[in-house]
Amino acid sequence: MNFTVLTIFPEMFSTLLVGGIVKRAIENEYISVEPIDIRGFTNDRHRTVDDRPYGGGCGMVMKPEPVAEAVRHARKKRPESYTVLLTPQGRLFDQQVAQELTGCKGLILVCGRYEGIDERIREHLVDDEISIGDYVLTGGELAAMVVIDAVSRLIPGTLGGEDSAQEDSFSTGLLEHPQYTRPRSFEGADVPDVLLSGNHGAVKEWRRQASLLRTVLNRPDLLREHHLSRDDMEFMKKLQKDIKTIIGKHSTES
Ligand code: 6GU
Repeated sequence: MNFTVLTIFPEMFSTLLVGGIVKRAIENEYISVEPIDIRGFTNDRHRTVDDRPYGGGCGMVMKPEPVAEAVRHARKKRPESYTVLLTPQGRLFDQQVAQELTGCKGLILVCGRYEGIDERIREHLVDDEISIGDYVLTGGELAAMVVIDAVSRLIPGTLGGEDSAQEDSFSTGLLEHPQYTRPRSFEGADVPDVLLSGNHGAVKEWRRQASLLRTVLNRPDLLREHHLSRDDMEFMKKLQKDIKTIIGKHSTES
């Protein structure tokens, strides 16, 4: 998969080459990342990419012409690519969207800066708009790197033999269970006995219950969308009962 990135800070994307799985995916040609400088599509001496907003207000808006030229250039070079604008006004990026984007032949990622991008770009020149979360970044570059990272690791081969992507949080719909490695005892904290028992059934059950517990505590919203098995339901009911017992004890104590 090719990621063409339209940005006024192409150098930011060299951080992808510092290390890790994305670097390896580039080296092994599972993916390619090509940042293109939007300023290269300006015609004035100052290479202007922004201007004041019509109607007034603070901040600057990205001018449409250089962005439009950059998008057309990228599309000509990669006609099969899907064009995505990174903006806090976009639809929310999640594991499902990442999975969906792996189906694209290539992605052209348009990074907005300043207070925003001229609306006519959004209306006429992009296929999709994505936000990575409910907070405001100074530009779309970090968001583009998040998309590149999350999509790349779903491309078969990039994780190097492991099928770990299938068991990720969110692909199962629950948060991941805790993981431990050696030493068995670390600064007074021990690895749960069940993980050392060699009983695969018991390990599987412990992990499932740990996932459920983490999810209900940290991300109860995920459970509403998730189908729980009979065993899951039994565990949750027992949990509810245990909690009620604890609350009951507290209220009789105080
Ligand atoms: Cl895609 N861009 C910016 N500027 N801020 C964001 C974002 C994108 N996603 C979340 N916050």
